[in-house]
Amino acid sequence: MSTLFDLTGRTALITGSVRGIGYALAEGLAAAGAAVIVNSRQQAAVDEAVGKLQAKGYAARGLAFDVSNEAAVQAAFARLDQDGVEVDILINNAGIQFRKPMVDLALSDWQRVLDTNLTSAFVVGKEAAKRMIARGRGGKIINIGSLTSEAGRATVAPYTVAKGGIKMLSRAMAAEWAQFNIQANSIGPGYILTEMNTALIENPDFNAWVKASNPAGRWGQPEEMVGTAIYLASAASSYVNGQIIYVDGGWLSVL
Ligand code: GCO
Repeated sequence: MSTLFDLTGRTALITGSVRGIGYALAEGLAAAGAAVIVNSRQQAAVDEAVGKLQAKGYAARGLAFDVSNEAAVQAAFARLDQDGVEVDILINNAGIQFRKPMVDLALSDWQRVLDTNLTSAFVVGKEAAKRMIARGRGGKIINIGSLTSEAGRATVAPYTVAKGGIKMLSRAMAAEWAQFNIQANSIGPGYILTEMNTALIENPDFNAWVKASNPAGRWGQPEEMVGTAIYLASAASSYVNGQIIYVDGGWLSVL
């Protein structure tokens, strides 16, 4: 049996992993052998998600912190250092959505989305990479993008800009950290059935547009992101760096 996709002995931190794509990735990497660290701002939500994973026999622990607060991120990694926990795989998944036309958008709302969806990936990535480099064992960083890493949609400008930045942040990380055997890549989910998209799913016109706009003719499931994440988190992608893989039902590949 090939060990190419085996994550046994690795520890993975997935930010924003108490629900949706983040939780599916935490469960999927745990099933592939990783010990996973579940994160959200809310301790109660973290505890509940950790409990679900542990009930399935997976190695899981929680770490509640706000990815958009550098001091909180630094304190979280200091706690992992104290506990002797070494992050081999980081998935920067945490993100928010805020839908409003730019002419009506407050700078504070713009900044909040960029802080949470993009700057956090730099801050958390930096803390993880410093330790990966010091350990000399390499590492894996997976930044979660979006269809909006490639194309804009009206009323989601800050999210689009952040996700475009996520794609390029992976390339910047590759440029600086490939020499340390760190691979940094992005995953670009299509329209996925998650809580963040509830308003869109329940809108008949938007729902029909999504189904008509991708050749699969349907929304994706959070679990359909797992295979690509395991690939990018494993030895199977040891010479893949700075790439983005769209898991979108073929959306971006067809006219
Ligand atoms: C939106 C959605 C999208 C999806 C996803 C698409 O308002 O258009 O929230 O941003 O969440 O990012 O790839």
